[in-house]
Amino acid sequence: MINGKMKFDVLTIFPGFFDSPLKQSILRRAAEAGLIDVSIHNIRDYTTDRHRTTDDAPYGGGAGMVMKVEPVVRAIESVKGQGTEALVVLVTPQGVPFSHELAEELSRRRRLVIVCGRYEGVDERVRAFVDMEISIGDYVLTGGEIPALVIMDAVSRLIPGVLGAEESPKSDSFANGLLEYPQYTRPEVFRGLRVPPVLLSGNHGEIEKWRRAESIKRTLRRRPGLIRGAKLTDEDKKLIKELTGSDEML
Ligand code: ABV
Repeated sequence: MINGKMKFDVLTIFPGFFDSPLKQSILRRAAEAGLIDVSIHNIRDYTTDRHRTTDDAPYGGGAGMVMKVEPVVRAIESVKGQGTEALVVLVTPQGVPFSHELAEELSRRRRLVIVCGRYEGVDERVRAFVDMEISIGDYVLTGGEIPALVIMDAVSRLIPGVLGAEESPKSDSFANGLLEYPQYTRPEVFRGLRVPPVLLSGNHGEIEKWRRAESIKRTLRRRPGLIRGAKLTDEDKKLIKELTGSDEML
């Protein structure tokens, strides 16, 4: 596989957070295959004071603690200097919304440095040393460690070779801008709940049509806002007109 490999460097005050998740399943296999390489760096190692202080009270007063600028910037500069050119990302609720599209853009990079802030915030001056800020959603977590894992997971699975041919990301929810169609596996009947007969028919044309229609119906019901950004065929548009009785969504 050419052009696959991705290096992730994570800067955190909780390095142990990453021990178990990165040892599981597809991410571990991707690392073993040399398709991704993850290094975790402890921001505390970049402090210079006797107490290895990473946070302090906010200027101007108020509750909580703020992550200090010197250790974070020293960590960023040290890690950047250790390898190839990197995009430096700060995870924060104030960042641009993470999306499948952004994951695809990031997957085309060779190296990402991900800075995990804490929930009270980081000194504003850190922002002068990062290339972009990303939020994984409108809720507040205790720190940027889980968002860093989310980003690494979503990006890694888009790197050629990380998923098997059977798990191709081409047909993902969101790859085409629509929600996924309903999936079934054996048995054919579970507690009276049947698998839709078309899926047992062996008629691959009909199966494709059914799945596309189910994707559209599910998206219209659950996430109507996605329809406008989806890649739709003329046949899709005809179905949406039938289902909604209008073409205002097209
Ligand atoms: C980063 N919450 S991203 C750091 N939704 C702390 C909290 C937090 C993030 C997000």
